[in-house]
Amino acid sequence: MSYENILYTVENSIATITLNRQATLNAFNDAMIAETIDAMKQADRNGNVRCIVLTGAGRGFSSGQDLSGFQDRRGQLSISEHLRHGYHRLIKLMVRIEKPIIGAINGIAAGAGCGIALACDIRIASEKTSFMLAFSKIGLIPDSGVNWILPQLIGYSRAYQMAITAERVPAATALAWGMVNVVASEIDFAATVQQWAGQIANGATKAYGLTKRAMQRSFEQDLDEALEYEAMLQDVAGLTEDNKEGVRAFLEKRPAQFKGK
Ligand code: LHQ
Repeated sequence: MSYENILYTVENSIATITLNRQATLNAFNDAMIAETIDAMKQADRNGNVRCIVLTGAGRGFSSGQDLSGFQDRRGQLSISEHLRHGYHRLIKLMVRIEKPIIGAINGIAAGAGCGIALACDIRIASEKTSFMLAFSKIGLIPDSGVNWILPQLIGYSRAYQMAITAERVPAATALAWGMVNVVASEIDFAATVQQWAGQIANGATKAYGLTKRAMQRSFEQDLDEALEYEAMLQDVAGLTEDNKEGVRAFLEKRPAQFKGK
């Protein structure tokens, strides 16, 4: 698939997907959703990729659903069909990919753009970043997984507050509330993203992927099931080359050289 609405690069084991519809602050049209899904699949399949970065071009991360033209299609397509066909596929894929996904949230993340940001495993924000559940401003409820993930991250009351006020939550508040892992100054943002991505891409990729699976699955498990599941996955991690290398490096008092295998 050739891309017209996103950019896709792979460098130093890091796949970077850049949402690129700057005139709309990277609002999602159907093509941009399809291209992002395709790029995520490429990054997943590529054995050399050990970390995925999702970011936006220009001053926004994403303003959510492209509202221009959407009203005209309401007769042909229900909102739920549109969600199932697009955002749901993207979000489920992001959660399923057993590689760390960093959301490099360079600017506003609104509506479904906020949902996609929250589907990343780690979020790095710039001081200019803000998060906004814009949905209620147009008389809708949050979608794109926001109702599921946001209360887990920041608690019900704050999530509900964000939903009904549609206020812009600035980066510093997002950090205090646990929506982002780190906030960098605008000038340090790109370097901070590269530093995190580089470090993660040199890590024990299989273990990182299995950890993601265990933690995601734990949301639907009781303690007994979670203990069993992590024990089973630990057997898998224990068979990796990186596990052998990690133990060897510890005993030899040197940094481990992980291969992601
Ligand atoms: C846009 C958009 C946009 C088109 C800015 N579309 N052009 C799922 C399924 C089905 C139905 C509906 O929804 C969903 C999920 C959703 O995502 S619902 C929520 C949709 N998003 C919004 O309601 C956010 C709308 N945008 C805004 O409120 C503001 O633009 C924000 C707060 C994001 C940014 O404000 P500013 O920094 O002041 O920028 P701006 O408003 O001047 O926007 C810049 C340009 O981008 C402007 O175009 P123009 O030609 O005037 O320069 C906007 O019209 C355009 N744009 N968001 N979603």
